[in-house]
Amino acid sequence: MSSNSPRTVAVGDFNQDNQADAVVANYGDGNVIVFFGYGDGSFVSGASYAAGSCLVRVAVGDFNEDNRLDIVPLNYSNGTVSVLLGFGNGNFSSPNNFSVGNYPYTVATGNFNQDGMLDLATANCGGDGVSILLGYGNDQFASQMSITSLNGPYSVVVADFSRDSLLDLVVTTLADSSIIVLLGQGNGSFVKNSIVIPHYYANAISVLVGSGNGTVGRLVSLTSGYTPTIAIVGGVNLDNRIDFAVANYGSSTVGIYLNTCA
Ligand SMILES: [Ca+2]
Ligand SMILES: [Ca+2]
Ligand SMILES: [Ca+2]
Ligand SMILES: [Ca+2]
Repeated sequence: MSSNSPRTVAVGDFNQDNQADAVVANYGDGNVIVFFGYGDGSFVSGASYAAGSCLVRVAVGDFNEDNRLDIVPLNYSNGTVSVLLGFGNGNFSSPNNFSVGNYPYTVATGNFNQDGMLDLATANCGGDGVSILLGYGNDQFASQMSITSLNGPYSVVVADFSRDSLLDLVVTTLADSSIIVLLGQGNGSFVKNSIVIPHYYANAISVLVGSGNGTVGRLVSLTSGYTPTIAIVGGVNLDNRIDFAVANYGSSTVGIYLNTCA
């Protein structure tokens, strides 16, 4: 697959043939290109869609509840997310843009206010905030709500880390290289729970065991890494609790965070 300055890729079945497809966001061209999968590992390029400028991430979800996947590229330079509605045949609508904070670098999806409709969260590394856009279940979102006093948030991931059935966020920051848990309140708001662990200039692997309720975890084997950038959520140790891993851009390491919530 070829495209110009691709920054990110997301997958989904965009033409509803039960084969996984890919969408690539191109930083240089400010467009997204869909590649249709044959199911054997090969892809054919579909149409490209102009979606803004300096696209750094793209999210996938069904935002207008028509059972067709939509795509949401993130425009780094002009501080917006673009929503392109999928038609279910591999084609997409022209973009609808919604403002978020300055220099958004990561976008994640989830239903944060328990209304059954998909919402968006962006980490805005040019400022101090995470933007929450609550979806209306069509192609529209409410104006952004900001979670502030985060020092250059760079990446955000969504999962229920505190096991209360309410989605939480984990944010990594660029300016002070820390990892912050934001506990979801179930109404679209979040409470800044704790700075889990600051990462400074070191070169090792981090392992942190959660304390049991989404608060500060117990550190069992430190280390740290410099500039944690992307958090990956998953059950690393197979105990049905959500752990997360962080790739430390500056030190080329990966941190694994184990959740021991009861
Ligand atoms: Ca497909
Ligand atoms: Ca849709
Ligand atoms: Ca929602
Ligand atoms: Ca939770």
